[in-house]
Amino acid sequence: MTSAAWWKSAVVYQIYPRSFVDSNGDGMGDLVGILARLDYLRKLGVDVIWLSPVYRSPQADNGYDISDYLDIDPMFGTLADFDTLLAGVHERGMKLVMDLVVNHTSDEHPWFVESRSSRNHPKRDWYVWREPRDGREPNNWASVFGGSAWELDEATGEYYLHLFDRRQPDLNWENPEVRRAVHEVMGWWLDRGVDGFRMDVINFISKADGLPDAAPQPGRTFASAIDLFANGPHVHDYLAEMNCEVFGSRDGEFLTVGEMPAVTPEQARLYTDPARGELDMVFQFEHMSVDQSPSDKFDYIGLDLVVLKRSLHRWQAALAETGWNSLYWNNHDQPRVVSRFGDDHPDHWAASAKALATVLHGMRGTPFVYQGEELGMTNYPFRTAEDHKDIEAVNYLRNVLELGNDEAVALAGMAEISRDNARTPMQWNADRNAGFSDGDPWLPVNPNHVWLNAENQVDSADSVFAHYRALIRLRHESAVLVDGDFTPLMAEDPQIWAYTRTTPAMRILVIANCGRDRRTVDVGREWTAAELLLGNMPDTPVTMLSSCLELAGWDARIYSAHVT
Ligand code: TEU
Repeated sequence: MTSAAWWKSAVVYQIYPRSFVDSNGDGMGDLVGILARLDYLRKLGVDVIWLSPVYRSPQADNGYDISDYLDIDPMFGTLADFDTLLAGVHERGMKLVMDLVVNHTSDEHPWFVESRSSRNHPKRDWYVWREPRDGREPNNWASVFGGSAWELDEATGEYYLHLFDRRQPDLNWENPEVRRAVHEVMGWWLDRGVDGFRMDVINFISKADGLPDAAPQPGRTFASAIDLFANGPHVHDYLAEMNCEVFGSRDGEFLTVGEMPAVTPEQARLYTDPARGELDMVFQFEHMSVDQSPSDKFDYIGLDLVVLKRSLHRWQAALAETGWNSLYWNNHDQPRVVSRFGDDHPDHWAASAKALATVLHGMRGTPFVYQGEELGMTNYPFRTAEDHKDIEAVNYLRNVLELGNDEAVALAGMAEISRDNARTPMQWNADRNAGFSDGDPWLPVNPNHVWLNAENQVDSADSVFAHYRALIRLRHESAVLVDGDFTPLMAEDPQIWAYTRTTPAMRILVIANCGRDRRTVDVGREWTAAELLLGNMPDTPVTMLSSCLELAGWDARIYSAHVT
């Protein structure tokens, strides 16, 4: 059985291995590289490391296309390297969570190779095969990465479903053998000593019965079908079964987090209700879409802070009584938050990175930090089509050109939103390649590494790194940050982000000015004499002298007071 909710006071750090540290000069990060930097993570103070996929993979989608779940890809190292890394993580009192990508496999996974070999193969039904309809695709579903979600297998005359790239065929979770095989994979890694799983698009594993057409979209051959494959009819059963089969007879402190595009707060409450025994927490996406047009994620529409606040506050309220939130600004699929919701002009970059960290880490939930976020790493200055390596961006641009749409507009949106913004190499120092690699990095290093790097920050008391470290320490030390009720303040203010956290004994005020202009704010007399727990400006008095606060641009503060 998974034990009490230890992860409520934990902070998780995500490593994208190919971009973290390269120990052998091939331009790709690897496991030996990660091992060499574990003390950096211990200094930051995180409790758990989540590793993006390191399994054997043809790397069509940077490892989210797995061809062997029980081995390490040679580009990252060996199973022996993995064991050494895991031991190093445990020795330092941290835990390690694997990325579990089981909505789909690679088309080179032996399961799929067998499945496609003939219509009668016993593994045919491990994937989603359908006859052509009127000589075409079985339905009108669009792939998340553009184009049809179906690929014709010429040899057997049927189509297979791929919600992502054609090299990522979807497993058929309706087949109990598939579910058992996944449980075995999980057990194999848990036996090896890992501490849990981040589960890739795990709310996509149950598709609507009969795979009906999606509502047609004007001007498009294939339509978004997310309502027909997200949160499908059997997903809760499959997750409860997985939890029971995999964790039911194991003792230990595990973490499970399900990545769930298009999950609603109401569904998330079901997924994370401890009484239902499914998942500990989910990654929701609502706050990641506020600056994108609903029909085209690369159509960047800018940020309205009120909309962003409203979204995250809604999730705080929805999971207040039952369930648990994850908290994140960044991961390997998102642009850098300081460029996206902050201000990456050199005069405001550090303060805005700290302010955004403050408002996120003050909330109720488990915070996730993505590599480089703790340094305030920024978006990359992408310009040309050739700058983009990510399969999603490459496919998107191809579709734009096929439709005869404007390339310059597409490139501008891609620069803002592209997943490669998150994937440029970790900036360790000011050297060539930022200390990431002695070879040619697989993706270019951001030129700002000459001043924005770990070496400049780890021992500096007022760095972005130091601020993240302080927030992580607060999460460990402050019961009210973990358990306190959440109440928004000034919800309609377009520039101030403020809320309180309260328990019967203590109360906390989190307030941030999310803009360059100074603001004066009256927070109410009940806060005078409150103590400053953490701020991001040099001269903020440690005791609140007046409830009328003068906030500089990107000024962020956390105050605490006893409940009287
Ligand atoms: O992502 C799921 C997903 O739907 C999006 O977040 C995706 O990144 C894309 O931007 C949608 O526009 C997960 C992984 O995190 C991602 O890296 C993989 O590419 C994807 O699943 C397929 O495994």
